[in-house]
Amino acid sequence: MQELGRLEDLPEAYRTALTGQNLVPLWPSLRAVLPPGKPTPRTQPICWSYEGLRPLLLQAGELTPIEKAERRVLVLANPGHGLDKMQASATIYLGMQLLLPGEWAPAHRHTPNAVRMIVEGEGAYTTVEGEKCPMSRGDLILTPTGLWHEHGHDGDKPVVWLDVLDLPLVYFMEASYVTEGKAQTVTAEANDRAYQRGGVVPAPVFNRAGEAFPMLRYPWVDVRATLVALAQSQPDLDAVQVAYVNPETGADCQKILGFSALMLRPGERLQLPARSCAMVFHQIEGGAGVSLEGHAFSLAEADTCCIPGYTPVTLSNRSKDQAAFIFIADDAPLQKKLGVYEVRN
Ligand code: 1HN
Repeated sequence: MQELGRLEDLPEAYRTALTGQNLVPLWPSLRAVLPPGKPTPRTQPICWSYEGLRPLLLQAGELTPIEKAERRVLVLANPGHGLDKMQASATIYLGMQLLLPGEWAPAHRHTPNAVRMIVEGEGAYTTVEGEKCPMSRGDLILTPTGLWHEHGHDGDKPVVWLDVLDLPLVYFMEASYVTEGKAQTVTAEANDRAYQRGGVVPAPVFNRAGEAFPMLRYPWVDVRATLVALAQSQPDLDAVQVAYVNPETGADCQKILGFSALMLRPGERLQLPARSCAMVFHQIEGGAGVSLEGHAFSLAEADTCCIPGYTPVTLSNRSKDQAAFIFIADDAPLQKKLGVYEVRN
């Protein structure tokens, strides 16, 4: 590839004249913005151990009352982007949130989309647009763009969950803002029971509202049972994986980030091809190895790691007799909509 002219090759006076008119020559930076063959990611492969962060999160509970935090979160920040940028990848934000018994995180709504993957504890709930969604370990709860949401806790032990948002992207677009609100009136229980059997959806004689987000809570008991059934009934499957989708349309459950759950059968080793999307792996149950060029992570329960796009990765179940279950988030839905999604075999 032809080497291009550098900034230093240009006369000082010329550079000053350009700067004076807010002009910049492209050629000194062209190779940086269009690197040959594959992007140069800022996103580093990083792992956050739950054992390491949990005591610090609980300490935040002592140091900062909920009223002074609104959301008591330790952000899982990727040093490749700079810790102050609060990015796990270019588009994905990750945070571990703590809610103590009796606490309440007030209602608001905002433009970024969020999901919560519950990590530990019982008795907490998120109310989304009046729908009360109880939290249990492994449950996925959506709080999509524009929907009111607040968190409460009627239990007696700390509750922790992983927040996954498309905040870095929405912030980059200068489209991120919040509206504060009053406590919501609970108008319904979580709607997941109405969608408990795939292929059957509520269809009253009256027109359905055509809700963009008909299902806000995906209980882990059901997702896990589906994975186990899939593994049993289709032993030849390359990957025992299910996607979290809108049960009415079959499309990804949110527009920007995609979510799935993967079961690694006992002793299984699964090679994933390089895909253009960045990925997050969060261990729901069991233990898995995550290896990619130059890095190897060993995930224990509740650990979380991220890897940049365009990277082949091998996942392996460390147990020979127990299944391992992993929650995966990626930005494939966004990349597909934009036409930049690739799989490289
Ligand atoms: C948010 O609304 C929550 O509602 C958690 O629990 C984390 C991080 C950035 C922006 C909004 C929540 C968030 C957030």
